[in-house]
Amino acid sequence: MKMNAGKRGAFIVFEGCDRSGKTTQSRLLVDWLQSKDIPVKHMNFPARDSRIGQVINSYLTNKQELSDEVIHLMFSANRWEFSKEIKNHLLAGITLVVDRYSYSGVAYTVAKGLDFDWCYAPEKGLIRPDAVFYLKASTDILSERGSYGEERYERSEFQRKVAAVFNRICSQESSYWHEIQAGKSVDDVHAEISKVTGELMQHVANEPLFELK
Ligand code: Z5A
Ligand code: MG
Repeated sequence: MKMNAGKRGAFIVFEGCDRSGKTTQSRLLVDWLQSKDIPVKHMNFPARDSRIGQVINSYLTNKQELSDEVIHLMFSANRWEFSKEIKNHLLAGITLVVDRYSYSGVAYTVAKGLDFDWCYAPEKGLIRPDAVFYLKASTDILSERGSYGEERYERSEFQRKVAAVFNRICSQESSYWHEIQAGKSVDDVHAEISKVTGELMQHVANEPLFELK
């Protein structure tokens, strides 16, 4: 990874429901940034390899039961585990492209019926993304992308509730959230995202880092 002395990297996050294309699009964006010679690193949450990530993985794969509150705080703690690394990378001039972040944390637990403000509280103080690409498509379109898997949360009714929370956050955080119609082709979605990213890269390098408030 190259360094970009004196200029910070951009913090770009992908959010959206199951199968909305976050992993596909975040990897394409990393390739696109690399093709422009921009130092970049891909990350994803949950980061299942850390100690906390392993607990999250055993919960998601139905090997372990935890209360809604405990697993919520685990997801948040998993981001805090990497918060210093995120900050250091950005300050070293490395752009981060991150597959899911705090907003997934809020959306999935609020969809279970917990209070929005309670869910958001442990995210405060984490680095705020410069841009969030919200990949939005109807649950019907997304369920056509393959049958739901074995993990928790992969059911249409629950996904609709998750989408409602993402929609709410998208309208509240409209200054840096970009709603992308995820039902379009992979290439069309990528073209839209790379255009916005190109504009973002023009100005973000000299801006300070922001925190979630
Ligand atoms: N979770 C949480 O509760 N709290 C938290 O704080 C966090 C997460 C961070 C695991 O997440 C679970 O953790 C997740 C939320 C919860 N639970 N659920 N549901 P994950 O990130 O490990 O897993 P995933 O993201 O469930 O979803 P996914 O299946 O990986 O979806 P995706 O990354 O958005 O989609 P994709 O893999 O890029 O594409 C899915 C398929 O669609 C694939 O076959 C593609 O080839 C296809 N695809 C992609 N784009 C298109 C287009 N444009 N057209 C047609 N087909 C497409
Ligand atoms: Mg994924």
